[in-house]
Amino acid sequence: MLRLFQFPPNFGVPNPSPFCLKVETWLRMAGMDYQVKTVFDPRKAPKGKLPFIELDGRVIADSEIILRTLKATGTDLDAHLDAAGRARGLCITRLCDEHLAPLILYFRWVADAGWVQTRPAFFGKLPAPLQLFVPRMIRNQTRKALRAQGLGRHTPDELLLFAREDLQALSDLLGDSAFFGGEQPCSADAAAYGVLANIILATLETPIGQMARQEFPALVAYCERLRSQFWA
Ligand SMILES: N[C@@H](CCC(=O)N[C@@H](CS)C(=O)NCC(=O)O)C(=O)O
Repeated sequence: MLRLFQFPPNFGVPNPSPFCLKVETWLRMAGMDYQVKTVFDPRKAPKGKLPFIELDGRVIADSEIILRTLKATGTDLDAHLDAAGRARGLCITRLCDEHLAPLILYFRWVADAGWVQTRPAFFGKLPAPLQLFVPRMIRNQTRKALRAQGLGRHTPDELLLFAREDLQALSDLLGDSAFFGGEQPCSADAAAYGVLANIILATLETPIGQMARQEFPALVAYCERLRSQFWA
């Protein structure tokens, strides 16, 4: 049995981590059996980040390496795509994982309006002495990581413009199709749902979420379609 190690649900979505939600959505799209193991502290993960899986005694970390490994076992959600379709899927996945996900992180952890919602949601149940320093420490680590990555050096308005461009690109690429994979989902749909559900369906209010809901009705409909098809 495949075991998926990930954060618990939060913000009204199955997982507040785009990467955990991506892997679990992929497993559901593929119809694979799995067991979820909740982890609260990512420092216990093999690479210090979630998700990771256990499969046939092997421990595999990182959403992309997990999906690549699962594909190698014979379940390929991208089998219906030609080379250009697979390349397009990879570009969509990289946009979601490497650009939109850090933008979500910024508006949750660094921007004050996000932090006043993130802090109680993630740390509200911590014992009182830990409340004093753990949330601030993790927020500072996140701020430093985003500065090192580069996006954390920009103003909120500049970041929001990046987000708008990303969402416009996703909306244009989706067009009238049900999925990024066309009539049936592909791996890029799992990556897209991981970030889009966290932007559009999450109860936490962020400027990206407000913008996405107002300006990108096709992406809102996409999230609702995937939620009812794979998460109802
Ligand atoms: N490249 C990794 C990224 C995973 C990742 O960034 N996970 C975040 C949650 S969204 C995490 O565990 N962060 C904890 C930390 O950095 O301390 C993947 O695709 O799985």
